[in-house]
Amino acid sequence: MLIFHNPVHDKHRGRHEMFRGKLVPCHETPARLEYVLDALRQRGIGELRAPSAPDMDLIKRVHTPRYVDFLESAWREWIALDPANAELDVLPSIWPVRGFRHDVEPTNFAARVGLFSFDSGCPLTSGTWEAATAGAACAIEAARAVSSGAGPRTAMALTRPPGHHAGADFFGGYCFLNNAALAAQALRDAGAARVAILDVDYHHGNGTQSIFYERGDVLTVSVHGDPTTEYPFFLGYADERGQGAGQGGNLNLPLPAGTDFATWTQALEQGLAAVRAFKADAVVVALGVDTYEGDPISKFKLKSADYLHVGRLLGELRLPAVFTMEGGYAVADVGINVANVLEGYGG
Ligand code: SP5
Ligand code: ZN
Repeated sequence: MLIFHNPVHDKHRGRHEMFRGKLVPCHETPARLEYVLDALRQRGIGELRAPSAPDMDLIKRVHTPRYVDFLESAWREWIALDPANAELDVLPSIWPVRGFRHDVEPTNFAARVGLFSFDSGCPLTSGTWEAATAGAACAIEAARAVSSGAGPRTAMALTRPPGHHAGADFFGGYCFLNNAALAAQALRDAGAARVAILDVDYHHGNGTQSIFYERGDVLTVSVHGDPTTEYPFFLGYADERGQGAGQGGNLNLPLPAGTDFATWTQALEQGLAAVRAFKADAVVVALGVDTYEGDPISKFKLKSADYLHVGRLLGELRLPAVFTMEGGYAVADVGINVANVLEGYGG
């Protein structure tokens, strides 16, 4: 298994997220990825690779060009407002909800931050662009690596910030560029006619779902905390089945907070059955380990040993596969949990 590791992930280093009227330290920290790297190295799992330059054309096909341009220039604009801003994160504070216009792009910076985001828990920092684009490069190269007939069948984009909450033109949920969606598009471009994305993060992969909602060539499946009580709340319900050419091409498997591994596994099996029925040529696994019992912001009950079994079940698909790194905030246990999935998966 090739592991494309983002060498500049730590340039994205948010200070605070908004929670109940206060700015609290970010859950999504650089240490998360270092624990994964350590665990993979210690256990001799995978071969590490560094990515080369990101394919900006591909990124601008999955995301809108105006959103990508905004992300690229956002930090410069922020410090141009006031040099003292260099010590602060950008956090959105105003959003164009129902009835407001989305077609005009105000010149005001705060307005544009709101136009291109959906929550106040996702700080944009000095190195966000560099880290997110290098992560996107990891995802794209992982997809290309498993697409060459002679190459490996499995690769991982070991990166942060994560991606699955980012839509075509918005950031949020700690995510800026949708690495799983980029990997899926890269697999399509490299010749896979049908690609499935299986998202096992605790939170619904709203960005991924919305990007492919009207497409028939990419199946999106997500097993997650029931959005009536769990973030991101406004998407991820079972009745969302896709639209137009994508009708039937989205499957949401929401589970109540408190769900244990036995029940979670049944939902995963349903998701795997959908991937098989779709006759996918390749799969992208959006791997979040915030389903862990020790996760500070999530409420499922998976134990570290359960992730070996998760890996085995995923491996039974026997498809070319790309893993992307999504959530998981019990920082010191993220490494063992991710390593367990990959060990269980094999290949
Ligand atoms: C990729 C991913 O897993 N994103 C998750 C984003 C969740 N954002 C909302 C988190 C709110 C948690 N606040 C709890 C703070 C208590 N210290
Ligand atoms: Zn999550």
